[in-house]
Amino acid sequence: DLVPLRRALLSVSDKTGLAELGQALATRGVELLSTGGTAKALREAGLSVKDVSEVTGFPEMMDGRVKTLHPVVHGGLLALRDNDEHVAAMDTHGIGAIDLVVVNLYPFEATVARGAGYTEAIENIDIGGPAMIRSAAKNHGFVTVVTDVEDYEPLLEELDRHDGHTGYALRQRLAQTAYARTAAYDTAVSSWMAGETGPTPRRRAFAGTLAQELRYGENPHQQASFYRDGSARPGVATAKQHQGKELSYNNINDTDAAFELVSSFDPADGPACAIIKHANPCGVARGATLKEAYTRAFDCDRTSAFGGIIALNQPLDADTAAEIAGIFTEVVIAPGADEGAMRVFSQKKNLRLLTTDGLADPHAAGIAVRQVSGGYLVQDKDVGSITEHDLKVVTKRAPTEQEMADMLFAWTVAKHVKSNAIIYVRDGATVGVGAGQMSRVDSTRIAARKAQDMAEAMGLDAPLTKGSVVASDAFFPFADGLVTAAEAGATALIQPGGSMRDDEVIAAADEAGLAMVFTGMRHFRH
Ligand code: 93A
Repeated sequence: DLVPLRRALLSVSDKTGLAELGQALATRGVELLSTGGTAKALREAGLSVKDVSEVTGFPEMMDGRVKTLHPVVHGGLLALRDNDEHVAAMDTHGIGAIDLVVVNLYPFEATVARGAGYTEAIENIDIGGPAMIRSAAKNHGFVTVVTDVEDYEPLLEELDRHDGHTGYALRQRLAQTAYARTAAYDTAVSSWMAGETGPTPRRRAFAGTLAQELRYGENPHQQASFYRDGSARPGVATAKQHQGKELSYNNINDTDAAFELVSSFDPADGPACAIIKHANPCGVARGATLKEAYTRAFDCDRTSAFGGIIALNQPLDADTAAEIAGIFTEVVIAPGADEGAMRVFSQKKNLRLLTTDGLADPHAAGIAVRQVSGGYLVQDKDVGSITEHDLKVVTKRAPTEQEMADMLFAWTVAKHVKSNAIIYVRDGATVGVGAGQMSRVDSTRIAARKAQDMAEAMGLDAPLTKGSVVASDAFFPFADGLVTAAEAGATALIQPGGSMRDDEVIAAADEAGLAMVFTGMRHFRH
């Protein structure tokens, strides 16, 4: 997959590092082609360059709008070097292969950022540059495309390593970078234009495909749309809807949360169910059957589960469907549904049933984007996970096997709960969830109080938190949260550790006879 680099086309607005690159290429025997300003800069650096206009036989025209948009350029970029017909076409039409394109685009973003007027902004929309970038990137099997000054050095190193050739891995990486650049460029143009054309700001920043105009957003006075990003992964964006009304904005958001959560429970370990309200789980459980997983999840907080979103890690069966149909539910999502289940749900016209092609991969890398005024925060998706081996027992008492299993379950759930997150779990089912509080001790109290309420509603002698374990998504800053959990009947606790007062918290755990483990990893979710 090594390809010789003999002929390069350089056309850059930002001329940083250009002379050095041109020099380095010339030294390695590469022939240089260039557009007006770039050619001039290279000549001033004492290099010999051929003008693209000489190659195309056309002058640069229309204020430079047409410089490189010519078959002699694009044929030289797109021709498959190992295809006889392509090679014959090159011969017939006098097209020489171009092995390297170095392009950076008209500075559209900088132009609008400094408040330039409409006409100037329009003139700074580069057409020929992106066309060459896209041609070269498509043909990365043979052609190298460089769109970032930062990549000049790695390219030269590659040429030295391979005696004037480039390898496939580099060409492929550069092609990916190139398409990211043209995508971002067009997004910038479209965002700017949306600002000029008026009332569709929500369409500004999205390079995705419009999947659905939603009836409204989080609230009825907000307009909203749903975009797909083109990924084929199982999830709410690719699910098939079998029945029920159109999904709403909040439905989609909650269904996503439910499905992501339930997908972290491997079906090989048995059925699991998650019930979501307002993007937080109000019940998550395993069960011997899917129906049992559902009822156990439901029992965590029957009040909140009303009007909830249910996600299952196995195909929906008729038994489970009949149980779910007992109360009002907005959406059910599962990796399939059998005919019996479909029949049961067909009586429930409003219930939305979605099926997916498998579960989401909880370890699949991805990004999470959030908007702040004037920008975006972009981070890796939280795919951090731990196993029993990563845990450090910090108390005198070590957890029992059952406590350990429940703590790992609780920790998995905690990652999907808004901070401050506190999860009580007993026998593979949540029995109390405290979410989204500004103080950790409040989350601990709220979860315990809700468990108490459930016990009263179900006529139990003691709340289900008695004999439970607790997970905390971040460390306890003080011992008070742990003391509250112990008072609610928790016997073991899993948390990241790392507080200044860990010693106090550990001492309180020892005093209460709790087993405690540190994960060394936290799962904030805001
Ligand atoms: O106006 S264009 O869209 N038309 C073209 O055919 C074309 N070819 C290259 N802009 C075009 N370019 C751009 O010119 C490149 O992307 C680069 O940003 C710039 C380099 O021009 P010069 O070499 O004259 O400084």
